[in-house]
Amino acid sequence: METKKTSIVKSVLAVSLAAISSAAGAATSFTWNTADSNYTNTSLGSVTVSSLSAWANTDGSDGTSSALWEQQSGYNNGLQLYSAYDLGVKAKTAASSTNAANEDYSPNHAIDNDGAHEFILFVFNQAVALTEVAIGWPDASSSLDTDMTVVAYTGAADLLATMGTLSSANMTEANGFTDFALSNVGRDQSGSPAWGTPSTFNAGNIESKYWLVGAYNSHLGGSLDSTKDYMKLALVGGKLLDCTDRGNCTPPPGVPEPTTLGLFGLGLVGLRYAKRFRK
Ligand SMILES: [Ca+2]
Ligand SMILES: [Ca+2]
Ligand SMILES: [Ca+2]
Repeated sequence: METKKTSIVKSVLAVSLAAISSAAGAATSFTWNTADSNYTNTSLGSVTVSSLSAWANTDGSDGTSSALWEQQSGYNNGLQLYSAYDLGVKAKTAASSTNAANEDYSPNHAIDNDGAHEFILFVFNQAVALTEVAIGWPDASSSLDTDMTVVAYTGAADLLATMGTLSSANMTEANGFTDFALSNVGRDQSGSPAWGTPSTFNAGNIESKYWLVGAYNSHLGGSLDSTKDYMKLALVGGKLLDCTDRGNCTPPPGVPEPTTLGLFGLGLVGLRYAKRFRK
């Protein structure tokens, strides 16, 4: 098992093409996409992507729950940016530093779960609640069903540094992992919603700096089928939460007026939030 901290695809990636200032008291929304060929979209708000890396379980037991995750990087494997500016992953073989032969060709050149499961790990500069993803490929004419898994990691470890010691079996709720199984991303077999409509998830507003976005992984949960899951990622979107979203604004309803000391404390809290949301 090797750990490759040196091959983070981009050390600093700016986030967001559009930030939407929502009504007072609600969260600030952002989207990040690959519309620029170098990923350096205009930064908006205070959210940035600290690193973006490609992962697959290629240790010889591809696709099993005990296969360790390994960062995919270097010549001709790892994160791929295709001409339509959407992200794919080419997984290497277990025994070689070069990509598996079928990963050079469609549809395995995309993010997929045919052989190794593949994920892209987003590390944000602060905790965000991801709430939507969209893909740029395949298009509406495809017979692929494009199921996806998105995972939030809320544990204490630096996931970028520890991911290579983990398997799918380790990524349990008890270990800080929450997974979302998304069916038919980008298109609905019935034609509704229209192709390209982002798929939404995380109504419970789970926040994390670490988000894995990739092909459906049945070992992490859900009951979708694990075939025909190939995709090029075009967009992730989410929210910077505030106390309204978290349900912990002070004072809560029914609590008596704060004392002078309490007011002082609230002032400090206000200053902290003001600082956090300053643009
Ligand atoms: Ca692939
Ligand atoms: Ca594959
Ligand atoms: Ca599927």
